[in-house]
Amino acid sequence: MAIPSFSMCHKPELLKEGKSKGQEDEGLSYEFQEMLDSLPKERGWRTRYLYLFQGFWCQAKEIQAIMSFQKHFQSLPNDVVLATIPKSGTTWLKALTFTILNRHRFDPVSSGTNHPLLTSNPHDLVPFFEYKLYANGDVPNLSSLASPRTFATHVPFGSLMDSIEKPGVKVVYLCRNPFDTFISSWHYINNIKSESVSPVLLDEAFDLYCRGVIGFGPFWEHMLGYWRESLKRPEKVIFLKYEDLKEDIDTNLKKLACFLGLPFTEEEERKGVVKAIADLCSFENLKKLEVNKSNKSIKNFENRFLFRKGEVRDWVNYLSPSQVERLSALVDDKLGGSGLTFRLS
Ligand code: PAP
Repeated sequence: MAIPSFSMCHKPELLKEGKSKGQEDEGLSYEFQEMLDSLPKERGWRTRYLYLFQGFWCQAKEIQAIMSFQKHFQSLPNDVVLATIPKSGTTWLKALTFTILNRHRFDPVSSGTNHPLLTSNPHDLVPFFEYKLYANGDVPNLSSLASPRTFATHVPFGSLMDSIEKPGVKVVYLCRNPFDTFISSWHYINNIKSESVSPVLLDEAFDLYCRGVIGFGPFWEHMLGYWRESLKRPEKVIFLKYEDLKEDIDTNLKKLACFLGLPFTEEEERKGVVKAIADLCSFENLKKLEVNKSNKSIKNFENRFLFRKGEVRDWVNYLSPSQVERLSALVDDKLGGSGLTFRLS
């Protein structure tokens, strides 16, 4: 069975469903709502509000799930956690990591039409803590998952670290330049929003983004949290960049496989395993699959919106010179001196 399956144990009292105050708050208890009301809030991109929780911005339902995750998740020594801020290439990273880790069960060279990626969206193969496993405050039973268990999250490092401290747990962080991440987020939000919600205008979204108000943002803090940890403990956290993967997927696949403790053998390289993984997980291949054209996965949103252009520098088609200037200055200010840089031309 390729798709990870798990059962639900129970739902803690504070996170139990109660009568809701509105659509966004559906399924939230009064106690939880009271806690939410004590948090700073800003206008949300897709929901009415984003709340400042543990130093980052997120939606009510995400907070509910993160609290359940932080309280109940027990890591195991071989666990792998894929971390990203939304729209940095999460879907791609899930596909690549799943295929690397499971290549002896599902040979990317010879499994033909049987490879799970051909019939399942990557989000169904590597579940998110906050959108799937602990969504709605649930507590899943993860004991039946095959090792190495592979999970994903958008939670910043500071809110994840206590849960993954066990030796042997590895974190893969994928970062994308903030310009493309912003444009990708803006498109996605407007594609998945319900018809009753008015579209978020680009200028308005851009201003929120530059003020740090985006799901799991500020983006610079998200990136820096994982960046610093990857410098401090490179055996625990690997820091990858979307643009590097686009430029040289083979080298990055080998780097990722080594980090995961499953380097490609010479024979595998000779057989073309690295290339087969790159091709199987490529944007062009995934986008054209029926499962990614017509099905739904994360939070019941349509998979097709996860595959838009998959390009570097699409932002040049959207941002005005003054917006480029503002975001460039912000990136210099926030990331300057950290060693984390992006090539923008
Ligand atoms: P998520 O955070 O909601 O999971 P995520 O997968 O991180 O989304 O981001 C989607 C972006 O990755 C899209 O970028 P775009 O809007 O600039 O086009 C999407 O096209 C891109 N993407 C998805 N799959 C791949 C892939 N296999 N290779 C390269 N880029 C991809």
